[in-house]
Amino acid sequence: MEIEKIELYGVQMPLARPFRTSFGVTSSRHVILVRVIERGGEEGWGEVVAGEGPWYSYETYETALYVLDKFLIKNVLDCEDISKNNVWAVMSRVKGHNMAKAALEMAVWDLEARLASQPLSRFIGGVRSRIESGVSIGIAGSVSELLKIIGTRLDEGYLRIKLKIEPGWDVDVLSRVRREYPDVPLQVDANAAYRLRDLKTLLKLDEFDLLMLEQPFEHDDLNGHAILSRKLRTPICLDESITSLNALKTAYKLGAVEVVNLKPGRVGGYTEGLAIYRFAVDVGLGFWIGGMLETGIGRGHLVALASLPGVSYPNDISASSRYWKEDIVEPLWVQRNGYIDVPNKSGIGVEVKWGALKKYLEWQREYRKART
Ligand code: SMG
Ligand code: MG
Repeated sequence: MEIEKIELYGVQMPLARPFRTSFGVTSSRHVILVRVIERGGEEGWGEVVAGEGPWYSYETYETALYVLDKFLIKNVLDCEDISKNNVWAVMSRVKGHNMAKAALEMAVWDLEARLASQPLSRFIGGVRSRIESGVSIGIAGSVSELLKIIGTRLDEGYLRIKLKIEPGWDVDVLSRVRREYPDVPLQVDANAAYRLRDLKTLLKLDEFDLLMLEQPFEHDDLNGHAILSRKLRTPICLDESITSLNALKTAYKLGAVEVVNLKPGRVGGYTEGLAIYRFAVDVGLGFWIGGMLETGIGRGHLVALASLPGVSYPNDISASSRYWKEDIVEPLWVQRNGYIDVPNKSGIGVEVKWGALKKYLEWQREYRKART
């Protein structure tokens, strides 16, 4: 197919409540939405998940805008016959910048699923009619505040709780959480806040019957993760480290990973994401879908991926209301009894609610195919 036009929408959306991780507080998200339109008028949507600063990874929404504007959009518009099968290769001259690439790549996959009148979930081999919904809870002001938030999230129905940890907010906090909630499915995420010298503290995490410990060390410290994994019973989950299929293969070979948190934005979209999925399932690694505080657009892509049969843990995919006062899609994403329904409509299965989007819109740009 030929893409006729690509539109970018820059929105700034305040989160329903600030989200604190080991690398900082997020109160408001700058999101770039990508809309691709083909000659016949059908559209597809993607979302840049990069943060406000280079803290989760080196990308930010502004570096993504630069790379989209200067390179990626032109690559895609210039291609006479773009499809889900070649869009990744068409962008491959650009090194890295996976979050910029993913927004465009995933919009093309959405468009192709819509042209095939298929839900994206089925288009990529998903089989579930509903996905398991977990919730990620940031570092709180106090332990009693955290215990209250956990209680609320459990009352809402979430199937498992993920807590953010950092040095000083770990062992003591977890022992109080476990005293209050002994049986709740629980896991923790350090966002690379520890070093191998913290080994003694990390080994204490085995006391808390955690589903997994996510990304304790720096993204490139596969050796450190391998050493820890040999000593810790709690499975090691990698997030930031898994930027490609090659990175996963290396981590697996070293014994640095037991569970994969797949975020399509981090790996450049579906092409690489599905390759990572197939490898993880083939070698028997645990697998689930992570989140980057997406709007309802990005969440649609996450739901599609979470419907794959090999997903073996609850996902960081929560209801619209967990993130936003007003999400920008309809219908909203709703969690019921711990599950979110996989849409039957074609593509990501939700539409942009233009009235809501306009409230948060800061700028927009459009790019058209050059005609000779
Ligand atoms: O989308 O529910 C969500 C957030 C899940 O904790 C979450 N994401 O490292 O896994 C992670 C973090 C990264 C985002 S922090 C702004
Ligand atoms: Mg993480």
